[in-house]
Amino acid sequence: MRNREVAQVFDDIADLLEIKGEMIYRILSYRRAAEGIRSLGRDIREVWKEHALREISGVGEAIEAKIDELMRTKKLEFFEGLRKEIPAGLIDVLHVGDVGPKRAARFWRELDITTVPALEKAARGGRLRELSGMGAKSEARILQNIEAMKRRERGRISIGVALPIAEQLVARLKQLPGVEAVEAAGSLRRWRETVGDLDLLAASDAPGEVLQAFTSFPEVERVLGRGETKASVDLHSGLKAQLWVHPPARFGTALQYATGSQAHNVHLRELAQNRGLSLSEHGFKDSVGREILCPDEVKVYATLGLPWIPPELREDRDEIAAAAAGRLPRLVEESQIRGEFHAHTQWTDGASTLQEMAEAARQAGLEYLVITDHTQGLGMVNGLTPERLREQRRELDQVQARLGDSLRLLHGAEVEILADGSLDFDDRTLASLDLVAASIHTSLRQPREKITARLLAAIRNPHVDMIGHPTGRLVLGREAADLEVGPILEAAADHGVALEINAHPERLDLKDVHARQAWATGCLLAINCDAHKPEDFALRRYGVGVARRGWLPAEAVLNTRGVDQILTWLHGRG
Ligand code: DGT
Ligand code: CA
Ligand code: ZN
Repeated sequence: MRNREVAQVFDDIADLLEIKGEMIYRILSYRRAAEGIRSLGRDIREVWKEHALREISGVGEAIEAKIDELMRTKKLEFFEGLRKEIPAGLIDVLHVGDVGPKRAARFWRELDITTVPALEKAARGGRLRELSGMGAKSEARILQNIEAMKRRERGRISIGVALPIAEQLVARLKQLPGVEAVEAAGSLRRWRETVGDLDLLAASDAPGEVLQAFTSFPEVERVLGRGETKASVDLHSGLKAQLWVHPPARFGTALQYATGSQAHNVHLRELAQNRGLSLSEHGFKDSVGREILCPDEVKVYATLGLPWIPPELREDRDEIAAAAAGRLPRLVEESQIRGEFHAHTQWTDGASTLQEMAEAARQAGLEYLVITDHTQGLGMVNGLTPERLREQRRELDQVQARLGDSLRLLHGAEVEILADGSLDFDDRTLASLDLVAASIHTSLRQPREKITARLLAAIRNPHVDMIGHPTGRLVLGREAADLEVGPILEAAADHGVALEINAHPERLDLKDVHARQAWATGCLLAINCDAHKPEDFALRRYGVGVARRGWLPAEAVLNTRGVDQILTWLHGRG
C-alpha cells in the first residue's frame, strides 16, 4: 500500500469514529497520523521495512501496529469492524461538501439518511433545513455539492456549466501582475457541447508566480500537480483545470496546441513536416534546429501557408483543405443576431410575463421577439387553447402599444406535433398566428419510421414555419429520437421550413454536424434561446457556438435578418 492509500484508511477511520460520536482526542489521533503519512517525504513501505514507523509524525504504538497489519495483510480488522457498524453509504454522504461527519451522523440518526441519493431527495424536499443548525442556505449548498459530485462521476460537463466557470478563472488570471494574455483553450474554445476539463493558458515571463496564485484561487479544491510551467487542479465545481504558462513570444504555438483538437493538431504537424518543419507547443523548428517563434496564432497558420482557422472548425472535418483553398466560411457572429423566434411566458411554463419578456428582449438588443407558448396538448404546462391564444393576442397587442417602435412583437406558438403527426390547433387557429413553430415533446421513442413520418407530416403542413429542437435530444441526458435525418432536411428545404438550433446548453439541438448538413441541403436555420425567463436571452452564445461548429455563415441563420425581411419571408410562405 502506498502512502496515499494508508493515509486514506486512517482518515476514513476518523470519519467513522466521528459519525459514531467517539471522543474527539481519539479521532484527532487518527487524523494526525493520516496527515503525517501524507506529508512523509518517502515511501512508507520502506519506513515499515526499516521498523521506523514510529518516527513518522503522529504515529504512536497503536497506530504503528495498525500500519503493520495493513502492510502485512492489506486489511485492518479494526477498520472492517467499524465499517460493519455503520451503513456503507454514509461514507459517501460525509464526503459531500459541507456535510462532514457531524452532519452525516445527524442526517442518519434524525432523518434516516444513509446514501447520497437519499440526501439529495431530502434536500430537494426541503427536509434538511428542518434540523436545528441547518437552514435553506446550507441545504442549497449541499445540493450544489451533490451536483458537482455527480458531474465528476459523469466525466464530461456541459458547456453551459463550464464556460462561466472558465470565464471567472480567466478574469482572475488577467488581473495577476506580469500576465500579458489569458485564454481558455481546449474543447471549450472550440465550443464543444461538453468538455472533459479546462485547459487554461497564460502568457507571462514569471510562470512561478502565476502558478502559485492560480493554485490558491478560491475556486480550487485541491492541487493535483504543479511543475515549473504547468499546474493541474480540481475545482469545487467538479471540473478539473490545468494552467500552462508560456512566454509571450511563444504564446501562439502554445494556444494553437492547447486548443486542439488533437486530430486537427496531428494534421497540422503533417503539413509542417511537408515543409521541412517540426511543430510543437513551443514553436516551429527547421531542419537545422533554428526556431520560428509565434506570439500569436495567425503566425502559426501563416507559417504553414494557411489563413487563421476559427477554433470552432478545428475538428479535422476538412477545415484545413478549405483553408488551403481559400474556402473557409465567414462564420455567423453573435453580434449579427437581430431577433428571437422562441420564447415562453407565464401563459404556459415561462417564469415571467409577456411584458417582462419583451422588456428583456429589448434590453438584450433584439429588434423583434416572437412569443411562442405551448399548446393545449401539453397539459402539464397549461398549454394554450385557441381561446386562451386569442386572449394572449390581445395582451400582446397592448404590450406592443406600450413598447412603440423599440421592439416588434410577433405572435407565434410552439405547437405540439401530436403522436400521429397532426398539429395541436385547427387550421383557422394556425392561420391566425404570425409564426408557427412545431415541436415534439412527447412519444419521442416511437420507432424510426413512425417518428420520421410524424416530423415529415409537420414539415409538409403549410402552416408550419419552423421546427423546434428537431431531434429531441438532451446533451447529457437523453438520446435523440430515432430519426432519418436526410429526408427530414430535404423536406424542410423543399418546404422552406426553418430548423431550430436550440441554444439552451442542455439541448443544443440541432447539433453541429446536422446544422452543417442542413445548410448544405438548403435549409435555413434559426438560433433560438427557447427563453423561459429574462436571463435566458443570454444563452444565445451557445447556439451561435453550435452554428459556427456547423460552418454556418450569417446567410444561413434566419435571425440575422431584420424584422422587415422576416415579415417578407413569413408572407412569402403564406
Ligand atoms: P476534452 O477536455 O476532453 O473536452 O477535450 P480537449 O480537446 O480539450 O482535449 P484535452 O483536454 O485532452 O487536451 C487539450 C488539447 O491539447 C487538445 O485539444 C489538443 C492538445 N493535445 C492533447 N493531447 C495531444 C496529443 O497527443 N497530440 C496533439 N497534437 N495534441 C494534443
Ligand atoms: Ca480539455
Ligand atoms: Zn419551447
